[in-house]
Formats: sequence, structure tokens, C-alpha cells
Amino acid sequence: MAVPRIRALLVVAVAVAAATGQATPAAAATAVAFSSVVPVPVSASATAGVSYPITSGTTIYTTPGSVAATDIATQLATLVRRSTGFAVPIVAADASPTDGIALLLSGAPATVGAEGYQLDVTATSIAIRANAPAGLFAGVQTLHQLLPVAVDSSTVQPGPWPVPGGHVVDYPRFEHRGAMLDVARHFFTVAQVQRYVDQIALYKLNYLHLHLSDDQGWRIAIASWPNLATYGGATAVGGDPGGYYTQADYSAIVAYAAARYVTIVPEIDMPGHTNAALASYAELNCDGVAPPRYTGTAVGFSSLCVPLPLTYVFIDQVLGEIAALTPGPYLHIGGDEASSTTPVDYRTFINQAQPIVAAHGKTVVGWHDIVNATPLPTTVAQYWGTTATNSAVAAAVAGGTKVIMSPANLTYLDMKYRNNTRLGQKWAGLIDVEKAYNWDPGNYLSGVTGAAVLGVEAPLWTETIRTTADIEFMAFPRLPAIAELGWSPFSTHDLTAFKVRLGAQGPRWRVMGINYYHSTQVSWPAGS
Ligand code: IFG
Repeated sequence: MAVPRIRALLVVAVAVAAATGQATPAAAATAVAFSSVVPVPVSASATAGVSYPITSGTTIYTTPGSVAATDIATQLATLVRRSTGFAVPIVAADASPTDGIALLLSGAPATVGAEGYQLDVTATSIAIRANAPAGLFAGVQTLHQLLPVAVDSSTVQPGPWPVPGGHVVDYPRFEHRGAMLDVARHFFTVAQVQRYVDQIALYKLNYLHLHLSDDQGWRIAIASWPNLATYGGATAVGGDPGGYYTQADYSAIVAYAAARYVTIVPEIDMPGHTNAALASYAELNCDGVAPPRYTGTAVGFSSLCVPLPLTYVFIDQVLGEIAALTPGPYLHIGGDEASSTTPVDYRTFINQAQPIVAAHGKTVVGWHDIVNATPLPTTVAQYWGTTATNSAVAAAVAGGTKVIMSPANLTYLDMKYRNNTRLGQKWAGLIDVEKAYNWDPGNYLSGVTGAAVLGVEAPLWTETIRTTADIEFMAFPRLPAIAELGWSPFSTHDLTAFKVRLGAQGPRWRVMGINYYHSTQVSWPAGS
């Protein structure tokens, strides 16, 4: 179709939209730049002048007999159906499709591994090939970012729906690419967490760490200790409403995340950050007296009673119930800021808690403070320091400990962008896009490089965060920067190029209703 006719079509579309009171169509007529994908793929080459038009005749083909491929296809079809109004049928691919959109668990190069994919867009077809469902899902996230931004509209838009032509071969640098959401300082509903899962999955993050307990709130029902949720979960920072997940709620989050190839990592912080538990059960306290519930924002004042045998019955039963609901490999036991636990007691406690986690078939993750005890060989330390050297962590790594990189001064999404940012804190410094992007998780902490680094995670603590809009304001645009550090080869690391790609995400975030911060370090397209 010659360009003038497309322009004429668009004029008509806008006129029709205006006449029918529909929202004027987001810029659906022009194809997204092939180079705008975040995280940047290992290799991507656009085919100039070629685009695939999604039309009412477009079919999605999937590998026969694969429930996972069909589920992924259904997620893509649901997105496209909602905004195009097309039927987008899903059928099993009986051969190598020559039209439509093929999502295939065959034909991908072995080099892309289990999480990678190959994507080809021609004038007549789109093909995503992977060795495993996780790779197919990753390829669909890249395709999603290549669809016109109007595809993310919640109402039918006029189109047209061109997808830019090109070839991608892609796979992740790090296995652990995570976000953390603190649901203890403020509680967020299942739907709010699921919305965040959708957003982090679009940027190929594959872990969501939920900080489920702290001084200000206990957020998951434990059948053997019911007061934890009903009493310990009733409040929040500032006296804001509390809340908690029933075990069915938690399972719904786990399942929703799993369908998007995001693994949930539950955290029960201990021995510190435990006032909500101690307030819920007097018998857990060394003096037998339950402290009042706490709605402030101080840290370091609480501790489980280390000499008390009941403490270990408690953590065994709590962690046992959570482990049974958690298909992922990790249980996070926190371990941070145990200022009210003596160093001897801290070591005793952590060294007793780790085998309890292992007995429930899970691998321990802890904030890096746990290297001051004796980490199990499989225990993972999550580094949250603000320095590029930490001799205790380096020593643990020399002993085989693996690390998830979360330097607070680079990845903490609750840090203000600028001094005048309304939300957030600034104890670890101000973090805008350039600081969030301009580092290498694999070569940041001295003595912690290469295979010792499992990956990266961006925590969002919620002392000052109360709503979905607050979450999105702090997570976007910095989380995609962390996502690119986790996925893309460091050879592609380029701040200038990244900021162009990041700016190109703005129009889609606007259509998705993501309340992102228009960082002054990025040039955002008009209207985004
Ligand atoms: N440090 C505390 C968090 C939270 C954070 C806010 C860790 C591991 C400061 N511990 O970060 O509970 O209060 O930025």
C-alpha cells in the first residue's frame, strides 16, 4: 500500500474516531523502530522497508501439543484481540508456517539456551523459535515491544498494525533478573502485584521477591500461627490500612507470575525486622510480653528471641507452610539490620535457620549481612551495600557463595530521583536513569565477579509508597535500566543508545496507563 493511501486511511480513521467519540487513535500507523527493544537483544538487524501487517486474517500458530506454547499464544492473542478487534485464532502448526505469527518450540539455535529465542519478521510472517517455553515467552515480549503502541489500548483502535521487519537472536547474560516489592511497610493487593508482574515481565525480568514481613506488617496467612496475619497484618506505616494474602491469594500470585515466567521469592525477614510477629504472639518474646504494633519507619529495634526453642518451631512451621506454596527454588530469610541481636546470637540464629530452610527443600537467600554467620554452600547473598568493596562478602564468595547484586545506591527504586521527588528516601543517594544504568553487575563489587554473580535485582521499599501509581512512578523508567543490565551482554552497554531506547518506551507506557517519571535525563517523544 503506497504511503499516501496509508495517510488517507489514517485521516479517515481519525475522522471516524472523532465522529464516533472513540479516543483518537494512539500513533498506530507507524511501525515501532526495530531498534527500540529494551533490554537490547544480543543481536538484532532490521530489514529496511519491510513490515508485517497484522490483519483480521492473522493467525497464531503454535507447536502442536504444547500447553505452554498455547498459553503463551493465548496471552499474545488476548492482547492483540483487545485492541485490534481481530479474531486472532490460535491453531497448531502442522508445518513451518509461511504466514501469520508462529510461536514454535523448534528450530532455534542451541546457543540461545532455555531462555533465549530467535525472532524473524518478514512481509508475510512472524516466527519466534525457542528451545523452551521461557524462551518463547521472552521472544513474545520482544514482539510485544515491536507492535504499535496502540496494541496496548484497552479499547479497539483503528490500526493499521505494522510490525517492523528484521531478525533477532537473543538470550540473557544473567539467570537472575529480579524486582523486589516490599508489601510489608504498605500492603498491595493481589491485583496490584499482578499488574507489577505484567510490567516486569515485559522487560524480561524473571524473579519477583516479595518482602512479606517486617516490623510494620505480616502479610501472609500462616495456618499454624493465625494471629500473624489477622493481628500482625492489620496495620501499616503511618497507620495506613493493613492487609494480608490468604494462602489462596499467595498461590494466585505465584500462578500468575509463573505463567509469565516470573518466579516468586518469598521473604520472611529474621531475626530482625520482626516486630509484627513479636506483637502477634507474646510467647515469641524473650520476656513473654508482646510489644505494640509499630507504624513508624525506624529499623533495627526488633529481634526474635534466639535462645528460645519456640523460635525455631515458629520459623520451621512458618517457612514450611510458605515452602509448600512456593514452587520456586528460594526462600529469603532476610537477615538484615539485626541491630538488636548480638553478633554471637546472630550467628547462632542464622546458622540454625539455614538448615530449616534446606529441610523444606529450598535454597536460602539472605541480605548480605548473613555472610557474618556461616552460609551454607548453596546459600545466596543479596548485596545491598553502597560501596564497591565489601571484604566479608568477597571472603564468602571466595568460599563459594553466590551473589545477587542490589547495591542500594544503584538499584533501590525507593531512592528519590532528585531532591524534589515527593516519594522515596535518599539515604543511599539520589538515583536517576544514568546512575541506575551506568554500572556492571558482573564487575562492580571487588572480588565478586563472573560466575559468582547470579544476577541483579531492583528492590522497591514502600515506607513512602502507597499506591500503584506510586510504584510505577518509582519503578519507571529505572527498572528497565536494571532489566537491561540483567539481560543484555555488557558489550552492548551504551548509555546514549539506551536512553534513546528508553525514551521510545514512553508512548507505550502512556497507552498502558503506567504513571512513569519523565526523567530529565531522557528525551521523551511528544505526547508520551
Ligand atoms: N534498609 C532496609 C529496608 C528498608 C530500606 C529502605 C534493606 C536490606 C533500608 N533493609 O535494605 O528494610 O527500610 O530504603
